[in-house]
Amino acid sequence: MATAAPHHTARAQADGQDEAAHAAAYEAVFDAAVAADERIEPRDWMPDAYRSTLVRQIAQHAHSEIIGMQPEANWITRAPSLRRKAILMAKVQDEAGHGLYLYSAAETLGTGRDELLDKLHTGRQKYSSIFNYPTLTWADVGAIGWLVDGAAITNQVPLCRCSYGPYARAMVRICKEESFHQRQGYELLLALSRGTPEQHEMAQDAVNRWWWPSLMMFGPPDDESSHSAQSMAWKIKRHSNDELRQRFVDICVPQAESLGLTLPDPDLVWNEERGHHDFGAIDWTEFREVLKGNGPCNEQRITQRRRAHDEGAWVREAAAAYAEKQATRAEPPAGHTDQQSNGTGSPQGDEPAGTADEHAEARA
Ligand code: BYC
Repeated sequence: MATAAPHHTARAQADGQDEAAHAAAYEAVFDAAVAADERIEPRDWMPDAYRSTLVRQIAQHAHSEIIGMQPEANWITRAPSLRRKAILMAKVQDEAGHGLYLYSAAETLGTGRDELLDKLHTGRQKYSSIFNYPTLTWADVGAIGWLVDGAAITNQVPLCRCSYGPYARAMVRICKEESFHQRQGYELLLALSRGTPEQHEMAQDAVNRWWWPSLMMFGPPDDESSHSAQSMAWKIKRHSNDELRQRFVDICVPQAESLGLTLPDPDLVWNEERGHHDFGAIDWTEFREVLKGNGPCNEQRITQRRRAHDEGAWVREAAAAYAEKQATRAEPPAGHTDQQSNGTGSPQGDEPAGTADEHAEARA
């Protein structure tokens, strides 16, 4: 947890100095806290660029969670058994929950959910490239769980140690749930791989299509990653894109063997000297095209997201009206103090309209 005390002590010491000295003192305290692996909390001073970097990354992450519901939800109605359907529904619901935690983490930095969603809907903020690929067969649900969630875990476990407290804490819970997601995907693929020749082929085809896009999830190569150096200095990111990509490849190779499936890369080979697997060249042109909006499903995903938002407007309005009604009911009669009304000094039911609005958005 945070060790905010040194911030506050130094903050007090900084009082009384002129503005430039204040800024320098605050910055020094912030730098020392990061260097000491302390958590930065919402009320602590932080550089504007640290705040905006976090909002950018957390928003992109939150958007990925809710857009990520689409390719999998595509298979809920066609899951091959009640058990598989129940598992898939639980997983898709988890993704909505992850979006909620992350939008809340972004809100602690002073950026509201409406603003973030507007940026997503107007293409001013990104979501993960991976969700612009189609889910063509049932085996894709397994490949997403094994590879996409596996890549997400590899990327996100280090984020549990991110220097910004609310993001790090959200990641702890998300990673636990992602772990379940990854296992369900692995188990689903294993069942297909050990099934009929057609089922095995379907599993192999899904892995062939999802392998390379999964490697792209880690972002551009280190020498093209514009944010990595600063984000690592601030301990938002703990490892570079290429380090995590390599870790993921090394994890997947033995798992693919156990699954009886082949990773679609003829250059994938163990390198004794490096102690890692070498792997083939990633098609970064494809990655850049997907980021530009030219992936197979970019248009479909954002259109569906905007539609869900518009169709959910009545839910948000109803929730806001309900919250307002509750707040009015809880208002104390004239002449009464807050303390008289509920004994706590805080009127019951006084939930800000925005909060109800957010719940409605998540359901939408
Ligand atoms: N897709 O300087 P870089 C999940 C952008 S999975 C799209 O390396 P950074 C889930 C990047 O934003 C996925 N854009 O950036 C799983 C930047 O553009 P801007 C969500 C990408 O931030 C299953 C530019 O390229 N996970 O949650 O240092 C079911 C330069 O990149 C991608 C997260 O978001 C990409 N793959 O590092 C449901 C994890 N890669 O912003 C859901 C948190 C890069 O300057 N995020 N870009 O316009 C991170 O760890 C980091 O943001 C990244 C990129 C490693 C992704």
